[in-house]
Amino acid sequence: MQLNKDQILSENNRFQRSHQDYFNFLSDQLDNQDKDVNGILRKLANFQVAIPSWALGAGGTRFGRFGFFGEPASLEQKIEDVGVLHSLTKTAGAISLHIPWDIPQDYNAIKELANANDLVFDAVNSNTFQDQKNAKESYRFGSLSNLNASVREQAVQHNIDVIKIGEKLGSKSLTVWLADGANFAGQRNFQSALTHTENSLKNIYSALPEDWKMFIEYKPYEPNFYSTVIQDWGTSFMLANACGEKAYTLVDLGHHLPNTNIEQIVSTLMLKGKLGGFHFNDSKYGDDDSTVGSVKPYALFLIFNELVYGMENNPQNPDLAWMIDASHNIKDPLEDLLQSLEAIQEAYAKALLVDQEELQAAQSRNDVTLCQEILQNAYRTDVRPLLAQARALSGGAIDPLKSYRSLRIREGLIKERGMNSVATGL
Ligand code: RM4
Ligand code: MN
Ligand code: MN
Repeated sequence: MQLNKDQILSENNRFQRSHQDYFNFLSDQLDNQDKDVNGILRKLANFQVAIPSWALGAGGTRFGRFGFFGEPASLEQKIEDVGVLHSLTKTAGAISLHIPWDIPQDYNAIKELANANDLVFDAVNSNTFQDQKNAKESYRFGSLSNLNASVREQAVQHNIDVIKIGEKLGSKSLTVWLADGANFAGQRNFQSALTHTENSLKNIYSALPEDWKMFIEYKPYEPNFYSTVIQDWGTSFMLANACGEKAYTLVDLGHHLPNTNIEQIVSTLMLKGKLGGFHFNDSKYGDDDSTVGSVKPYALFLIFNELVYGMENNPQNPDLAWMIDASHNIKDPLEDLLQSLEAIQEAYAKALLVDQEELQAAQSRNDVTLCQEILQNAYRTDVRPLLAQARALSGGAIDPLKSYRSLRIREGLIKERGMNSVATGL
């Protein structure tokens, strides 16, 4: 299924008048505050977030999985789904593949299809948290950290194979997330686990093409519930430094213990030029896979405030790889992703409204009340008309979710794919 421009234009006609009223009102207000509305619109239009290939089907939990009708049953169909998201929002211009869940069969055809949907291939993700069919070794007791050298070699080789797949698609980065750790106290020697992991990562790093980056994720628990080898940003940072300049830390919002100050982590990493990628989701407890911005929108705004500060003030930090990492169990995955994309853009737009100079001046006077006011004034601005305007200017939908429903996209997908199609992934 591919949406055409006319479908979106005729949808937009329905919303045009009221959108224009809201937009004019907001843009006058922002003009009066000396904000560069066109500059903000340009930044919003340029902000592209990758969609992971495993987020397009319904996710599961260890208690079960409720499939969602019309799920994409092949990589081709997943690309088409991301194409739909991108046509509506113009902010989802990339797909991130998980190997081996989504190994392309015909590379040229896959690249052509992505191209026809105006998509590029973002980071490729390796998987050493599940045993693969016919694999010689098992990851039951770890992969890159395993005590057994031949398990480590298999895991390293898998990552190198993933890089090769990514090269054929035009990806420029590898994301490594390790499930390695221990379920029970005393199960593993922490130091040997970390040492093996560092050496294995260095082996992967040495196979990285010149113009590639390697992103190292961290996560405090799950699937191991006593310890995780790369448990926090500090461990990831240390490993990235040990590997070299093409290795970076990746922050996944769901990979923190409750109340962790993620904005401060972001800020520290950007200052050190070591924040490479970012996975969006939201959570109440842990890696909950909730829709971005649905539980802690103010925290998301504070994080974006640091990201914007870093993007403007830290040339030592490269452009970031943005991705949504969520896979929900009960919602229509495409609707969930539309809501997430909206929340990301909303937090970004609000952060762009923060007057950094005024904030700095208030900070230097230790005017704590004003510092808070500056942030909260930006946060309390309803920026949704800016998002809609940026989308409409790029040929996207004024109201993606409403149009998704009125164009009966899910119904169309069910017609094409049937009620019982199953997506690979979680
Ligand atoms: C992990 C991590 C990785 C993702 C897998 C599916 O918790 O967030 O980024 O590849 O889940
Ligand atoms: Mn992640
Ligand atoms: Mn995760």
